[in-house]
Amino acid sequence: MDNLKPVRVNRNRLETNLQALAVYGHNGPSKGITRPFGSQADKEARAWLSTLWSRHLELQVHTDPIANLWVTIEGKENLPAIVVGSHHDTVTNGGMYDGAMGVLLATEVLQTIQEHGIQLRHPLKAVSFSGEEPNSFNVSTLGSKVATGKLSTEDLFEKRDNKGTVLFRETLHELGGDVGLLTNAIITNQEIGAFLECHIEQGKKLESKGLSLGVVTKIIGIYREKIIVIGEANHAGTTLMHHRYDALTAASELLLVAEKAIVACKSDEVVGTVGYLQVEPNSTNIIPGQVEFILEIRAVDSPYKERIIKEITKGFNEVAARRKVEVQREVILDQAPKPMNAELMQALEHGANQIGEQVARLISMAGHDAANVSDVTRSAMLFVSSVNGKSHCPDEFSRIEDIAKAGNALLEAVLYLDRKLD
Ligand code: HGY
Ligand code: MN
Ligand code: MN
Repeated sequence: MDNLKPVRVNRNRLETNLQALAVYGHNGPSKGITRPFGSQADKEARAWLSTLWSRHLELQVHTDPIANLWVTIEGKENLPAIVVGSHHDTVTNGGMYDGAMGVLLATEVLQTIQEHGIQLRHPLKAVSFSGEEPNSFNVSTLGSKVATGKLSTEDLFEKRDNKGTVLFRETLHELGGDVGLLTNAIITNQEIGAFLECHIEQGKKLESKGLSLGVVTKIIGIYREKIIVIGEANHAGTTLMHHRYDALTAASELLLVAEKAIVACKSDEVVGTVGYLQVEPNSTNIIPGQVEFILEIRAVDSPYKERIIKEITKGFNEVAARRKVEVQREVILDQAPKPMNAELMQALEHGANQIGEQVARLISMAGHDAANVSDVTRSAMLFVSSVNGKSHCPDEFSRIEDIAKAGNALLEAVLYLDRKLD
């Protein structure tokens, strides 16, 4: 190694890899990428990544029982591994950076370390987690939940998709996983000493400060409820307005009740969304008989969440009684806000400073695998500025200059942690 010249990632290779991975699930010109867990595009992306890791890095790819993909460069000493990575699935018609960028930055760091002949003390692993985004099985951050013992074989064995037709275990099997062996996917802090996830910010804070990079202090808590409103399907012409039990107009009121309760918190660290809604039978001339939707509430501090739930419970009961519909509620996710590890945050800051970058410290309003991993071992995140703060849409964009800076800051942080951690 040439001591005078710092080791740097290969920006052109990084850009080529980002474009290559973006092909899988691409919906056509000016459109986004749809690559949910278990889809054909997911399978193709996995095959592409496995080839990249096995052919170009000449590392053996390990698919764990929840189909997380791992590669390892062995260390000189018998120490817990340093892990870098993110996820390769996408939302419906999403962008090419969310998740993919973190996996490819991890790849780039491993490859750079390898080609410079750097021998680390710790094993260095790259990971691409399975199903980070919401999917037809209604489980997000799937791979990291299983890896941190939050979901077991028992929880997932009989699980079906939201149409009730596809068995989770069969989809998992097609990806190389095995629902019967999920305990073998569990990670411990003896095996993994640090997890660093690079991700696009998906907001505008860094851009407004004129910074390329940020270090995450805390990952927002996410709460999701599946709500089913049961009314009565009937003829849209012959049923008088006061004889109707319209599940959709009732659901519309519920959405507004929720929005009002969220807005009443008057906090930029509390948001809520209904982004999924299914109307039955969804036909022009039939009064909707049933509506299913998912309400999501995100809050940095849990008391806000409790307050919103109290308010919506009151409001939902009032709407249900007045409109004579049934409202069934099921909590499908209740994830607390997660602070990131101070030592790793400092390492990322050090990494950025080594390449002459100042960083902001900021809260993540998006959920990430690092939140789950933080329950088991030290975790931290490095954010890259998102142009116009756009994400989960085709316009999602981060500049390759900023992405390359993240790669070099991550590389420096890994080298620093390799010296520092035991
Ligand atoms: O939904 C989220 O916050 C993340 O992008 N998965
Ligand atoms: Mn996302
Ligand atoms: Mn993501």
